[in-house]
Amino acid sequence: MSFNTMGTHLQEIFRIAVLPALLLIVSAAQSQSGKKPNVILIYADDLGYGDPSCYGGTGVETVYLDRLAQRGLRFTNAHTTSSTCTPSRYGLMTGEYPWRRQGTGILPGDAALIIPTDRMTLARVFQQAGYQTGLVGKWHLGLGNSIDKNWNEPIKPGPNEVGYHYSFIFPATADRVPTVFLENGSVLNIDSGDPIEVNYKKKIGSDPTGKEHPELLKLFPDPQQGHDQTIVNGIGRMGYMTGGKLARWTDEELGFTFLEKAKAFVRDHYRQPFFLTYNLTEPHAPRMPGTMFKGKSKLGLRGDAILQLDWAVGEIMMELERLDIDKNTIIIFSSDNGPVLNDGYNDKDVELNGSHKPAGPLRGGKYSLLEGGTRVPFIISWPAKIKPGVSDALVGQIDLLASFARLLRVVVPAGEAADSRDLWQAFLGKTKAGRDCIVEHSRQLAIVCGDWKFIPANNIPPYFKETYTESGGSKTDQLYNLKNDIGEKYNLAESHPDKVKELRALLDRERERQVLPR
Ligand code: NG6
Ligand code: CA
Repeated sequence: MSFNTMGTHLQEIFRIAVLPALLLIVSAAQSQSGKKPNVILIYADDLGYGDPSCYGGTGVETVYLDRLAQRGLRFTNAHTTSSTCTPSRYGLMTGEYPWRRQGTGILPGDAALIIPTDRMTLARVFQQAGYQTGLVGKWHLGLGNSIDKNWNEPIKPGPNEVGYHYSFIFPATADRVPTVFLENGSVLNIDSGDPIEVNYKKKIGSDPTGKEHPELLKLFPDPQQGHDQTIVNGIGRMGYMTGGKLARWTDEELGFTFLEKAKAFVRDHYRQPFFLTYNLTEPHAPRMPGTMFKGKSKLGLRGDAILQLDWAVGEIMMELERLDIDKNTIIIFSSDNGPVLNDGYNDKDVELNGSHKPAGPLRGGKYSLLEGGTRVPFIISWPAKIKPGVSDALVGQIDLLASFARLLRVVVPAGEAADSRDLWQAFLGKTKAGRDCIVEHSRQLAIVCGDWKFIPANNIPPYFKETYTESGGSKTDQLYNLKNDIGEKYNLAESHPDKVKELRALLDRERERQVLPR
């Protein structure tokens, strides 16, 4: 036998006998090292950095969020990509900054799905790792292939085509039609004798509108921002809808319905690893909490809605304890954008807000380029692995995709999730090092790198009158040192031209970075 053939024989023996044995040992070790953790992402709608009491909020006591923070890691410098809903959710799901793509702004209720069905998504990471994936709650990323869709038939593509095995959603936001639930792509309680039609361009059917019949707007008179179209349950909505009387939701039950569906998903899958995205509707306007929460806070309906949100978080925590899966379940709690008081419905929240600061020490809120727009509450709890504490690491929701891909050893194809960073060690609390920089977005872009924030000169009006929000708009460059000045009060652009130059270049580089073509 020549030396060469002996080598080949050895290789053969290794392939047939040794390798399978090694693989067996490795997989046995893996299964003993513990089951994959379940993951629940609880995502609030318009909850501000300063709203929860664990973030210093004084208006309502968020007992359960505080408990979650006490047993988990509370981040003080965590961000959504944008200061409004659709773009933030797009970033979270795809790991790509939304401003890189046309059509990722706030969507009407009849919009088509904006996530291409062949993209890597956060939910797909879990699917590929063998998880059961579910989505319950607000969606607002579009449904179907076009605006023209038949709401009386199953609608595809939607959440089930971008990574969720199960979905129970409402299409957009509570302030817009159609005011219906969809389970796995089909509207619930369809009645062939009363078909649903939706239109955002012109009035259809004979349902009264807020514009023609303001006397029927019992709950929120004098609506603004286009909330004077079809009236559903005494509330004016955006968009026109006819039919589907049986399918229309009851506003007071929204939070309860989603909670029940979320709990049911957990119960149905608690023996396998599962990933649940639980998108709350609170405290987005129109705020219509259930009877047990109405009047419970001193802040009016917004405060009541926050108490309802907090209760729902507690209910989920208790469900996990009942099933004895609380130790190995990761709960991540965050919000899609900063806070707003009056968002087009006159619900007295501005008058009743008192001294409560929904954005805490931050300036601005929803719609703004200031920190109040994109810096949000972010708590991660995993009793089995994460030590309780507070972290000031700079992290983005956009980073969850790459971080979970790393944890679960899922390969993200090159070019996908281009803006997502693996920050798993920061999410675990093992390091305070997060991102170097993050881009913030409303109508324009700003950038935060380390302690510094730069907002380039822009044409945005400095103040949005309708929502009482400081926007971050200014005709001159703005530079803030967030370490000393978290409230963005002292513009240092003139005195620090080199910093301005450096951050402008970093922002330009981000803006121009090549990503996957569509
Ligand atoms: C805005 C609406 C606002 C609200 C928001 C959606 C106007 C002027 N304002 O465009 O009323 O519906 O969209 O909020 O139309 S979000 O949290 O879903 O982004
Ligand atoms: Ca929102």
